[in-house]
Amino acid sequence: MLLRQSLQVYFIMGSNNCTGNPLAVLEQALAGGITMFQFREKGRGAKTGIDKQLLALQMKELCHRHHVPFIVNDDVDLAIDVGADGIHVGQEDEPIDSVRRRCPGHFIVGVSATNVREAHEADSAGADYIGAGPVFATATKHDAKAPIGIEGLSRIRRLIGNTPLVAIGGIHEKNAEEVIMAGADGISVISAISRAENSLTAAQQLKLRTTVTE
Ligand code: 3NM
Repeated sequence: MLLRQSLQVYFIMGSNNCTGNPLAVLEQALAGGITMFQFREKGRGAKTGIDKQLLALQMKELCHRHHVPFIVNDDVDLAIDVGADGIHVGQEDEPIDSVRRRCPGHFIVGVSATNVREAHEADSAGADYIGAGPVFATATKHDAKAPIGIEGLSRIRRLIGNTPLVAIGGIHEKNAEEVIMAGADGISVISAISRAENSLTAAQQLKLRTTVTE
């Protein structure tokens, strides 16, 4: 599958983003049709060391059983150690050229951008995809910047041309469609799936809302 297509429903989760067993939530999300997954083990109560590594390995296996790329947030060493498919870095994380030097050639490298300047820099530096946001207000990331809105998202799309683009921040079933209309190839969500009563049907609904019919 092309990377652009893999971005359609990009689920992100760490163990503190759900109340139940994260592996069970991931399994439901995969059954519901998510197209990419990012392990983002951060913040209060986050696992570290061997526990983090074990969870990453289990999640990678689940993803691979469903032929879904497994991406690690920020932690380049972990991504390499567990044989992930890629790495996602934020503006404050390791710079992209250093990440590229350390990672296997096939690695997908994604970069977060919150404005056109950051998006342009990430694009020029050779990011495989750009994660733009927050598009809407989010309660999930406490240090998130001010929302860029649909307008900010379409401005980034115009600037980066054809580079794969995924939108993040406050996206759910009801606003997913306008995000795609604004030029994103897909949506990244945490709570819309991890905190849903039924993560399987939540993923299915997001897939439906982001499927473009010509
Ligand atoms: N990054 P939810 S917003 C992890 O703007 C993350 O870069 C953001 O969670 C950014 O789907 C965000 O629950 C949280 O709003 C997204």
